[in-house]
Amino acid sequence: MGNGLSDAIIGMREDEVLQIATRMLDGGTDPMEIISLCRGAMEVIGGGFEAGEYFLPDLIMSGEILSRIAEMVKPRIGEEAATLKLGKVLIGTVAGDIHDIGKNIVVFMLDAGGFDVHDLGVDVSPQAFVDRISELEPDIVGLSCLLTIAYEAMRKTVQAIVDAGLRDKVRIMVGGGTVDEQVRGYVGADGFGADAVAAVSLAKGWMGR
Ligand code: B12
Repeated sequence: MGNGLSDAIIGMREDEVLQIATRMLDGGTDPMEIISLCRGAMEVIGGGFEAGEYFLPDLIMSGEILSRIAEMVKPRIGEEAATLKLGKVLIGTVAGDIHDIGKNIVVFMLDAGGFDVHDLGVDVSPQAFVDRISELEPDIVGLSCLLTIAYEAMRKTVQAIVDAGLRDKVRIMVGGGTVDEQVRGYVGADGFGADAVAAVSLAKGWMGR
């Protein structure tokens, strides 16, 4: 059934995608397996976009399909979640970038993993991060970014946190698309997570769990 789900996502057959995902969840498939299949399918679509086989409306369509699956999967992960709050996380997609599918997965995985998560949404300015950090006093700040050109916004966000005198009060994690260890170093963050599971382990590690 897994391949059926990937094929339906790649084929942009939304109704079929939702039917297969529902059947998989009802049949006891691990929600994480569904997320992993989505990620694989999005990689195929991304590759097709680069090769000129898919176009922008296809990206928008696939984004919507993935958000629908995320909505469907979230309560199932939540069911297994502990109610204990391990720490506060403030997260957002940096300025100039509106990709949020991956960030949303990270949000619900952290939430399900026992964190109190506050999501600033997309295209978040460095100042908006700083303002919210002052109000909320989170333990961890997560920056998501899928566009290479937005690495600079990530770096400026970290710098704004430094300038506001808040850098030693938070741990900063980065992720999304092609972000890697080298980008983490460039922007001055404390940790990089390749996926939502890595984000949760990083956060738990920082909170001494
Ligand atoms: C869907 C999509 C869109 C949708 C976004 C819908 C939405 N609501 O997010 C739309 C159509 C809007 C879009 C627009 C654009 N896109 Co686009 N898009 C994609 C696509 C196909 C999939 C991204 C995705 O959702 N992946 C699935 C998720 C689950 O993966 P993920 O985001 O990496 O997240 C995981 C991890 O990275 C990690 N993670 C994510 N965030 C965080 C944060 C933290 C703190 C941590 C620890 C971990 C973490 O955990 C997640 C879950 O495991 C990618 C191609 C690809 N293969 O990635 C292109 C891609 C990212 N887009 C691209 C481009 C160029 C654009 C546009 C500029 C196109 C244009 N010409 O206008 C615009 C940019 C608009 C803007 N200002 O942001 C390029 C970027 C190239 C680059 N290197 O800069 C890509 C790579 C396509 C390509 N191959 O060219 N896009």
